[in-house]
Amino acid sequence: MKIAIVCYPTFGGSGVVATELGLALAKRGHEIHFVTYSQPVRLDQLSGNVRFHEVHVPEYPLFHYQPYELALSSKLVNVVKQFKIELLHVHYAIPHAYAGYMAKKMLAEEGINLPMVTTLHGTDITLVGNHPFYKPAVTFSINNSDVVTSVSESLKEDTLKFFKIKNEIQVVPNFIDCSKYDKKEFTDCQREMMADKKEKIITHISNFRKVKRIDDVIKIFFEIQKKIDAKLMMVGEGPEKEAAEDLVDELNISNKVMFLGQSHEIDKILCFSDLFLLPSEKESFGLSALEAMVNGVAVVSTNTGGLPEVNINGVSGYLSKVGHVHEMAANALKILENEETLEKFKQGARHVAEKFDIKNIVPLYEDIYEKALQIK
Ligand code: GMT
Repeated sequence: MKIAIVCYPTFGGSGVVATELGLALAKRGHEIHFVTYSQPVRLDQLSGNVRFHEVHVPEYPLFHYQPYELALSSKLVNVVKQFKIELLHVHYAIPHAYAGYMAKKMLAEEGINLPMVTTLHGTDITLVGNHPFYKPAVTFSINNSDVVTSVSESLKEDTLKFFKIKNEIQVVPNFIDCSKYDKKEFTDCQREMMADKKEKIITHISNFRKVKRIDDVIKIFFEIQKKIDAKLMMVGEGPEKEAAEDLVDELNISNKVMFLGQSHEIDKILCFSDLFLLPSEKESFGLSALEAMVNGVAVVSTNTGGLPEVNINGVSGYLSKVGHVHEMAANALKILENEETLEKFKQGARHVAEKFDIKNIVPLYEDIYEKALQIK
């Protein structure tokens, strides 16, 4: 199949999922065209059947806001015609499904049928999409997609609760390529750069937005380090980072917390981690937790949104209500204080992650595409 994929090219989970999906589909013989405003961060394998088309929005002083949706829909029309694209898969309703619908309509004028699959990722529904300003546009985009998928059962329920949806929503969970993590290529001396042998390594990875409750990560770690030797790796950049650094100073634990920024060595960091903390306010899926789990890292998280579908309580880690910092710290200690228990959770995490292996999920998208192609 010749498929155009539209996504956000940044470090966010939706962009990562879209890119990994495109690369996996290309490996299975499909021709994939990414259409977005810059090359997706994880897209490092451009080849004959993986292409990237940049959406350029010319600066024009008359416009207070430059019209990205217009540029995207026009670019889609051109790419579809030039490369004879058969299907469009947009990740994130705003503004991608909206722009995709316009492209579809413009192509229909020329007698070209372009089925559109829209995947909902969470923030488009629970945070941005539900904003009263965006609600009509999101509802319209979902109802006018040929197929709609969501990354968890919980997100499907939220979408049906918040919007008047006429379309069926199919749940296709996010995925991970387990085979990539089968052999550990990292040496112990690389671990020593992060922590002493006796110290446990605890990690948090996110875009440091309010919804991630970064201060809870620090507070949970503060309690943990009172009881056991440990280091905290804070990976990522975002608006809450400065406040987190201030809190670390205030609590006098700066010698135990490393802010590593937007690291390209996430696999290495996770490979040496013992525990992953994700105390988010909202999380439609929690891809970062899954990335930790595939590396055999236990997860202590909240029970919000799709997290209970990914982090299985008592098996891959523990779940708590949002803001229950003391309980999350106690759960972390329950896992970390005993080597046998820690090993059991590490194995449990890897085992649960295997359920989300790419080889189980990509064929689900292929089935959806086949069916979408029948829609006229
Ligand atoms: O919240 C983020 O870190 C970014 C956001 C995005 O739009 O990329 O992530 C959303 O999509 C991810 C991939 O499907 C999910 O794993 C995240 O849980 C979801 N974030 C929220 O729901 C807050």
